[in-house]
Amino acid sequence: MSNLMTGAKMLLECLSREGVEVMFGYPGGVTLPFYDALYDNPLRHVLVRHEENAAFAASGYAKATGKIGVCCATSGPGATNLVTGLVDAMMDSAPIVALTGQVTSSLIGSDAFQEADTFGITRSATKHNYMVRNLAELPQIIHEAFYLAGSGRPGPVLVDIPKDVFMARGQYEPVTEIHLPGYKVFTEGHSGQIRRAAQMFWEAERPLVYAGGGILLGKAHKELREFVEITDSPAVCTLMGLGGLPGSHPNFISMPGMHGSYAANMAMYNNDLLIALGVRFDDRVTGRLAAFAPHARVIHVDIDPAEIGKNRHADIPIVGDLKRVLQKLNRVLTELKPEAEAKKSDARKTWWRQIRDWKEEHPFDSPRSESEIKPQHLMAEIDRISGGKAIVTSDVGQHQMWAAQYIRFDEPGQWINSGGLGSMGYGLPSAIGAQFGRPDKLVFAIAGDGGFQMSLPELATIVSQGLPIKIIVMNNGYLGMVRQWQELFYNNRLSSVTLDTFPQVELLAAAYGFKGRTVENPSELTEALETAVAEPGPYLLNIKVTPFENVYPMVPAGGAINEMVLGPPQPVAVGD
Ligand SMILES: Cc1ncc(C[n+]2csc(CCOP(=O)(O)OP(=O)(O)O)c2C)c(N)n1
Repeated sequence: MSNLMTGAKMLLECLSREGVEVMFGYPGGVTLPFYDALYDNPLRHVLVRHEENAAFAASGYAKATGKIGVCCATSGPGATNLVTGLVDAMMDSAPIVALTGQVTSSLIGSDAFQEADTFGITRSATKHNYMVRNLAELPQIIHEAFYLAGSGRPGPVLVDIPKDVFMARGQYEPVTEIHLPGYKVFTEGHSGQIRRAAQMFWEAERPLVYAGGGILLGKAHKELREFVEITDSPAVCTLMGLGGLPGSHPNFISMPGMHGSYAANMAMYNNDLLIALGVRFDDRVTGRLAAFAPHARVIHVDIDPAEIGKNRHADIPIVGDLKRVLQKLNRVLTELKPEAEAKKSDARKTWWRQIRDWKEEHPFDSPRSESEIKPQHLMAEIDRISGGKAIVTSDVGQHQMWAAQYIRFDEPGQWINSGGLGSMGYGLPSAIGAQFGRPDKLVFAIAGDGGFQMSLPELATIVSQGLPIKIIVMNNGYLGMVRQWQELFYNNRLSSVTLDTFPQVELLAAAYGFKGRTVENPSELTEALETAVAEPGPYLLNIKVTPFENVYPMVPAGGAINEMVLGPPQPVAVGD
């Protein structure tokens, strides 16, 4: 009977077979048997300082590497603390597996100490969730969880494991097959539809590629680039799709949407064919749906059939894996190109000229001041230092939008933010996951002074794990994005948005044993950022920026995408 193993060890065996090298978690009573088994197991467990951050770190790891992130929490409060991270992963289709401990099976339903209905609570927060009822089903469930998290449209999968299952002993039977009758993943895409899409493409005069997070999740960036180069199409990448096409690629316009560029939004409004790739026509992108891209026919490719036609009718719907579909589409486009290309070439040249004019008319300008650091200046400096190569994680708010506008990303997995849920507190823990996944990369974690204070306990994790993350707090003294809306839409009645207390970062960082510095003078900014980057360990920069700067362009909520406010109201000249 020597080859019997505990559930805890069996779980570790499954994780090892799934190739898991690192997980993020926080222990507790019911997970004690699991943590005991971890004690002498090679799997690296990173002790975060709050379970929400375990999920965010797993998501950062997943986004930076394209692998599945793993997090773990105990029952009751541990599991409920994970929930925001699960919803976040759900909204951004981040592949994570969450493991939670549950009270002993015989106590379930008795209001036992630290009992919560994790299965019920996380049902709508996950792509799928499981409650393990006995040890025999544990391996099958764990491997299914990984399969579900990473396949099709990725997402979070939770496995709730009662303490007695961790402790029970049984024979480990390797799982050789995943058989999920109700779960179908359509990968190939319909050949007829793909051919029709290619024909429709060559008939268009003003085509535009609208690429989203699906390009990154589907690892289809090479194919996207080929598409754009075969067809010489202009392309926009959404907040979640940045890096899908290199930020420095000549066909890349920039990000569209509420804070997208003038050129990207005008192109979204005026095109006659939208090639929508791994996008969901999110309201932050489309603005008022009824007025969105009114002249466009739509080719929509997505692996999730539920996305197609959800917000916008697709003239050519293609359900499939973006990589596979684009490979086929590129072949047909190339085949048709010799005959088709010339037909609309004048119109396409005019379209390109128009887009270049829009770009020149209203670029993201990069205001500088002698006396104050402008947020745009900060982001432009980070962009210069990164040169399109660094990983940048961001929190939520104005700094997130400026970072997306000003920092270039040349590859997938470099821009990591909470796009769908918009969870403050995401920036720092996701940087932890990203740096674990990509130890070779320079990682900037950018946060506002609000969001930073939501995730501040993770400074301890950063130090104890020796992560050389460069933490940049864009400190405007306010919950900046909410202040902006109060200014613009609520008569500047600034209600509960002032952050008048902020720790001295020199002391704060020193208290954790690393370096921090406050920078207020624009003339010091470059040197301060370069010093932080040169430091072998972590560095905390508190950059005090102009407090009342607003993010522009802005499509006001409910506005049409071409109705952008381009800047603050100009003072009216008073005549006589
Ligand atoms: C958990 C959470 N609570 C509240 C919000 C609403 N919210 C969106 S942006 C924002 C302000 C963020 O302020 P800060 O972190 O200082 O960043 P800034 O906008 O100033 O760059 C708030 C409160 C949110 N997105 N997430």
